[in-house]
Amino acid sequence: MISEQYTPDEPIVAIATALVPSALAVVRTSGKNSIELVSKCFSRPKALNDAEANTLVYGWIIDPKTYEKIDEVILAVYKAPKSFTGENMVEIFCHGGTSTVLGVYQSLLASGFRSAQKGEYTFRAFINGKADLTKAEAVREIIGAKTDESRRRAANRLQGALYTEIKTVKEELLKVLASIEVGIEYPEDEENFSETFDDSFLKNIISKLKILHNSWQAEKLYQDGAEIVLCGKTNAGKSSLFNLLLKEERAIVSDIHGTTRDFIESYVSFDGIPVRLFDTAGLRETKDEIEKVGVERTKELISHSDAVLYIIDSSCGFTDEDEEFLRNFTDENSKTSEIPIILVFNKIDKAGFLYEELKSNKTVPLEKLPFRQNIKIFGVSAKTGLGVQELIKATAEIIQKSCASVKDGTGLGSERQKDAIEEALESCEHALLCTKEGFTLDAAVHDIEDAIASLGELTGEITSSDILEAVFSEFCVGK
Ligand SMILES: Nc1nc2c(ncn2[C@@H]2O[C@H](COP(=O)(O)OP(=O)(O)OP(=O)(O)O)[C@@H](O)[C@H]2O)c(=O)[nH]1
Ligand SMILES: [Mg+2]
Repeated sequence: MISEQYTPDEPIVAIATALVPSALAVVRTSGKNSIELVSKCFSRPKALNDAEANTLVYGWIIDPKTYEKIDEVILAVYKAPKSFTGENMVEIFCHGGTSTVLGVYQSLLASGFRSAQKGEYTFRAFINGKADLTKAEAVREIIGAKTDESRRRAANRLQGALYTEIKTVKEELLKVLASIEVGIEYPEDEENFSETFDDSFLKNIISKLKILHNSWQAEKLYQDGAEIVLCGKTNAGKSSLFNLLLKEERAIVSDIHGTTRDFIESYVSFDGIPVRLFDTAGLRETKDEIEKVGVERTKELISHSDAVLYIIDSSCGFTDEDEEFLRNFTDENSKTSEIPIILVFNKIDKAGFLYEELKSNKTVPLEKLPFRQNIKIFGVSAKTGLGVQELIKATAEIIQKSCASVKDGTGLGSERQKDAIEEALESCEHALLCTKEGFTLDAAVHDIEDAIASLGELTGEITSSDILEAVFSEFCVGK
């Protein structure tokens, strides 16, 4: 249970930065008596104990058992309630060598701190009223953000945009509740209630909840990202395009067919969407056993991808092998038939005429192909970069599909939040039904109260230990 695991006020310590050799590192403490405890292993205990809130103190961390000087440090002193956790806190800025950081950490443990659990600092911020659950989850999100756009969305939630939106909906629900309760107080009017009750307010709330609910699909994409596979015949230029998109010479490029034998992957941003991009072994019939495995792996990757960029060497044109592969791929009985595919004619620097043709006729399927979808066609040059930005933009649009993207930071930040909105939405829709003839007003009141409770769970005003456990166990130690 979370309440047993996280004991507020108890002095805790964690290494807040990655344990890798670096210029500086941060070791973080929190708890009622954290300042006194740090002073037990600090060269200037009086200076620390007398320090004002929000000040820095210079000195050395000293092993409290051996009195060995561990490192020259700066301490940042925070006093309750004006700190991240709402408790007294000391953050130690030390040098970032692994042995140094561990030495500082061990000295603090020996002085009376215990190791912090995952997410324990943010949990304390939550229970001390410094952050609601949407902000707490945004902290985790901002740490994991893979692109600038993912980070921007998380930062908006951290600033409270989503919390404010939920609070507004809750206040509106309270007004609806009051107007229904008036009907209950004057039972003689109850029969006419369905005619006199203005349901536009409730309908407006329902549409706001629907927008919130729909926002999750897009937000999830910005958090988890999409998988995109570069595939096509050997020598088409897959690895060249992969390197260009990554802006580094990651994959080996050569004019020998079958250069890439196993897939390589890396993260890139496609218009702000984090994309796990795969460069794969070229598709061809081969007797080479290793290459065969590579081709099978390509097919396996394609089967669970979000989109496929099928690369064609436009100097060779669209060949029978390309046709056969795409025929299998787009066959409605195959499990890949729903995966969006984009035909990318590469090497247009060598075959510019084709690019011009394609430009004027971009979304029309080639007559040769039995396409079950209106496949987009692009011309690029992995050598010069021509057409690549256009390709990125179009691919981002395709993987976003019909995701309703909310730009102002009021999109939902987690599956848990989506579930809570779903419950609130169901309750509101039922309440709307109850205000019509044939239902008692008590039932409508009950539904609205349920909806308010669901929104309370979302922000954390009403929480079970299970919810808290689920939220905070996904954090890293030190946050
Ligand atoms: N002119 C020109 N040459 C290109 C372009 N893209 C790739 N090439 C060349 O085409 C050859 C094959 O490129 P790769 O990127 O290795 O092709 P691949 O599809 O990864 O090939 P495999 O790994 O064998 O499947 C290399 O000599 C590249 O320099 C392009 O846009 N224009
Ligand atoms: Mg290759």
